[in-house]
Order: sequence, then C-alpha cells, then structure tokens
Amino acid sequence: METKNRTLVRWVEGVVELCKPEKVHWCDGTQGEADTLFEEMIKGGGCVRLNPDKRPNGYYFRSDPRDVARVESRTFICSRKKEDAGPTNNWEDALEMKARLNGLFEGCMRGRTLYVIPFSMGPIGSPLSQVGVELTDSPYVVVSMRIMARVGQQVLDALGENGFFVPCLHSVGRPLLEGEEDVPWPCNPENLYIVHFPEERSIYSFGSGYGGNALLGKKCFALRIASNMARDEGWLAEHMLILGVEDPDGNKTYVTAAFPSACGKTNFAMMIPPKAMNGWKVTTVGDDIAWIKPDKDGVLRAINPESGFFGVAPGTSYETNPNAMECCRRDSIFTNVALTDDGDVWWEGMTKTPPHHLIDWQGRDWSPDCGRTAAHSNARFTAPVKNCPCLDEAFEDPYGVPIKAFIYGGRRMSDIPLVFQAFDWVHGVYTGATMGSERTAAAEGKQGELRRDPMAMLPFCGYHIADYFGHYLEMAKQVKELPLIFHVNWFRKNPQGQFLWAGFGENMRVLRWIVERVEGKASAKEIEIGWIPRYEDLDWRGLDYTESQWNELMSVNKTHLRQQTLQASEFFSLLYHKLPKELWLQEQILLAKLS
Ligand code: TSX
Ligand code: MN
Repeated sequence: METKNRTLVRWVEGVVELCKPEKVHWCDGTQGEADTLFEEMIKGGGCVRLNPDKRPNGYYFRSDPRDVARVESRTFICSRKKEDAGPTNNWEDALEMKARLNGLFEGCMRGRTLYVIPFSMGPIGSPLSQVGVELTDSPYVVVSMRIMARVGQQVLDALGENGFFVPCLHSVGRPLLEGEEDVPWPCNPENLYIVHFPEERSIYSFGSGYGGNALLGKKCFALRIASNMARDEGWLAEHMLILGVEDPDGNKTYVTAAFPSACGKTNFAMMIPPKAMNGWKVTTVGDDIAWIKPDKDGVLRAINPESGFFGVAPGTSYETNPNAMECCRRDSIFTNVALTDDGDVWWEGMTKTPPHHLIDWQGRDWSPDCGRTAAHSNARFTAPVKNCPCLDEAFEDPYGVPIKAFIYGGRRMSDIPLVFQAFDWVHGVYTGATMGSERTAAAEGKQGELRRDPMAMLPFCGYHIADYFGHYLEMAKQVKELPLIFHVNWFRKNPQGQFLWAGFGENMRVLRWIVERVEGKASAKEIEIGWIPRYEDLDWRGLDYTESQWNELMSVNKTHLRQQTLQASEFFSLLYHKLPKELWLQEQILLAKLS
C-alpha cells in the first residue's frame, strides 16, 4: 500500500499515538486479505464459516446482545452552535466533545490491530464520489466495509497527494490487556458515542461494532456528513433507493424513493412486476442512499454511493424478494440470524415452515415451540450489489442516472390513499416534510400513533432540519427540469384490519402510472391533497380489483386528514424560527381545502 498523502499518513500516526494499537494494517480490499481476516476471526471464535455448498463464501456472526442496532440517543451532531444541529439532533459543544473523545480513545486499541480502510463512496474517481478513510480496531468492520464500499489502493491513487478525505475513527472500545483472551464480539455499550463534526467533516465512533454505528461510510458519512457537504455545494444526500423502470419499448425512467424504516425499501428497489404486465421491468441502482446533483445542463443525476446491501433479513424470502435472496446466496456476511444444523442461515419469514432445530442469534438451541424468535428482528445480510440479478446497467456510471421523480411514502394504515402526486415542487417539499409512519410494535410507543419522519431523514440529517427544507426549496433555482414528487402508501387497511392493497409486485401498477405522469401520458384527477389516478388510469391486467375496492383505497377522510395536518403543524412549530415561510403557506392552503 502506498500513498503520497501526507495528511493521511500524519493522521494515522496521530491516531496510533492516541489509541496505542499493537499493530497497524493498511487494507488493500482484496479477497485474499478478507480470507485471512475471516480465518483469524474463525480461530478467535467470533465467526462461523457457512457451508460452502449452501452459502459459498458466506460467513456468520453473532453480536453481543447489547449491541444490535443503531442507537439514536448516543448519536451526536457537534456543530459549533446548537442551532446549527437543530432540535431533532443531539448536540454537544464541539470542543467539549472533542476533549471527552480524546479521553475515551486514549489507549483504547491496546492489544489490537488498527486497520486503515481507504474507501470511496461512489465509483472511484467519479465527480459525484467522495473519499473517506476509516481507522478501526474491528476486523468485522474491515470485511463489511469491503462489501459496502470500494476499498483499496485505487482509492489512495484517486486521493492523490493533496486530495480531501473524511477521517472516520472507530473503536469497539475494549482494549485487550496482557494475556487477556478476547470475547467473540467486543464492544463497550456503557460508553457509546457516534459523533459527527459537520464543520470539520469528521466522524468518531466508540463502543459499538454494529451496522450504522460502525460502518462509518453509510449513515454517518453518506447521509449525516454528506448532507452538510450537499447543502454547502448545492446537491442532495438522501435516504432514498434508486430504481429504473423500463417500458415494453425499452425506454427507461429513473426514480428515487424515500420511506421510513419497516416500509420495505429494499423490496421496492428490487421489485418484480406481475407477469401480466409483460415487457415492464424494474432495475436496481440502490436500496438506501442516493447522492443527487444537478449536472451542467441542470439535470438532476444520482449515484448510489454504496456497493453493497445491508438489508434486514427477517421477512426476506423467495416470495417477498427473490432478488435479495439471490444477492446473499454467496459472498455475504450474516449477523444475528439463526444457524441451521447443516451450516446454513435461517430467519423468521425465510420459509413457511421453520427448521426443527436451530442455533439462535444468541447461540442457544432453538425449536419452533420455544417461544423466542430465532433471528434478532434487526438481523442483517451484507451482500455485494454485484450479486443482484436486477442490477441496473448504469450502476457504475460515474455521471449517475437522470432522476425524473421523487417518491415519498409511509406506513399509513388509516388515512392516506395509495398514491398521489404533489401539485408542484414546493407542495412536494411540504408533502415530504410532513410525512410520517404509524408505529407498528407496542414497544415503540402508542400503536397506530404517527411518527413524523420528514423525507425519512429525521435520524440522518446532519444539520437543522428546517434549513434542510430550505435547501430543497433553494435547489429549485439550479435545476431545469425538477422531478415530479409523489406520495405512496402500501399499507392502508379497511376498518376490519385487512390490507386494501396486495403490495409487492402489484406496486408496478402504481409505478407505471408515475412514469407515465412524468412522460405526460397518464391522466389524473385533482383532490384536496394532490393529483390521483382514477380507476381507469391504472393498468389492471392480471389482477381482479374492482372500482369500489379502488374507491375505498383512494378515499380521503377530510376530518382525519385535517387532524393529521394539525399534528404536523405542531412538529413545524418546533422549528418555527427557521421554517421556510413557503411551508406555512402550503399548510394554510391544505387546511382550507380540508375544512
Ligand atoms: O415491502 C413491502 N412492500 C413493498 C414491496 C415492493 N412490504 C413489506 C413491509 C415490511 C418490511 C409490504 N407489506 C407491502 C409492500 O408493498 N405491502 C405490505 C402489506 C401486505 C402484507 C401482506 C399481504 C398484503 C399486504 N398479503 C396478502 O395480500 C395475501
Ligand atoms: Mn436506511
């Protein structure tokens, strides 16, 4: 490994001095390097090689049960001024936090290896890409980052002597003392910190080895830090999937979609249209994050900065998402799923009938009647994008794909129609800013209560969310052809609690209407909240769905929606001194229409 970047070398030297690792290893991102690391982790008892006949090049990890998910309460945006982080982020003074972190990181890598991971978010050398370097004492992070981002010498070459990179420092926070034996999943949940310094574009993560807490290229860099870069530089870093829709004539339209968690983003990104709609095809560019920039002609173009899928395993099956199942058939890492007796993985929802015996995500014997789930509800597969059978041909295009529509969505059991189109950009921004999802599990709070999650960015916007809305409005000035904005809801139920829409592949009917609206081909009807398709505006081939079912699915209860609008207004009130005035007007107009 070779770099002429003195800043990088000096930063690594400084971190070595602070964290005092036993060894330093510069990662080249090769398969050989990964093989060696997996071998070492297997020897240490922290990793299981899966049956190569069932899961070639597949590996299995169980985390500490206290380290299973992102922890928003320990995630900080440390800008100089509190009002730059806004009321939806945890904030602490940047200098005080720096001092505290220096104390935590002091000697924290004793007895461990410090890995230097140079990575590119986006195709190496693309004008839309960004370079980061993660320093970590976790080999699990190294093998995961190798899937999720482009890693290795080519990144150092692209960085060059004076190139800019985002420094990302990570430690599991559990030094190994002389002669002490390691645990399978070292972590330090009592001293958890996921800290972002937006002004200096740096990331510090301490105490967790899991997902978004530890794979710093993803949520920390590609969303929280990148949203700051995007605001300053006139682009968008969004929590959005990117997909291509091909019509029977071979014309392709790209759209992005932002849904809160537990709405099936990965499923939508890899959707398989119903057979009867032959000739229509969906291709995947990304399932989680989109970096979207106006090109010199004012066309919005998007890349997926990632090169892997970090997907929730439970619920994924050959029924719900065959493409995702193919993605993780080989070359993948599984965390907190269950282990079968023949060395394969299993999780709830993978097959209709569970195996008779499993080792569960906590290493205990499991049987179908034991009363516990075999996999953790946030168990994950980490799979290379390259494995995706429906991967879009432009996935590696350094200039990205042109985006014609933004789709927002949420889990709204009781109130919002299947789909509507916003009247214009500002109304679309209002629609995104007020979106929300109903809580599903009783544990998360009152069931059915609407949790606001503007643009699905609430936990990921690295600055004041009202300034973020303002940035969206500002973007309209730089973009020639703005994307049309839509809102979808796959989850509406009738009063008896049954879903009114079958979802999954049937969503292609909605997607077809959306791309035909973009082309000016499909018609629509105006209602209070936007433009909606009439029954006859949708392609119904191969599906028995009556006009009266449709009318129930698309109905609007004005009283209920008025209540939701007033509730959204309470959220806006938290942001009042920074909220763009345009959004107050949108609210007033909507309230008038709903009265
Ligand atoms: O991912 C989902 N999508 C998008 C797919 C492209 N899910 C799963 C969400 C949990 C992560 C859905 N669940 C979708 C959906 O469109 N719709 C539903 C709700 C639903 C669930 C089961 C049925 C119908 C609707 N079953 C039957 O109709 C038999
Ligand atoms: Mn996500």
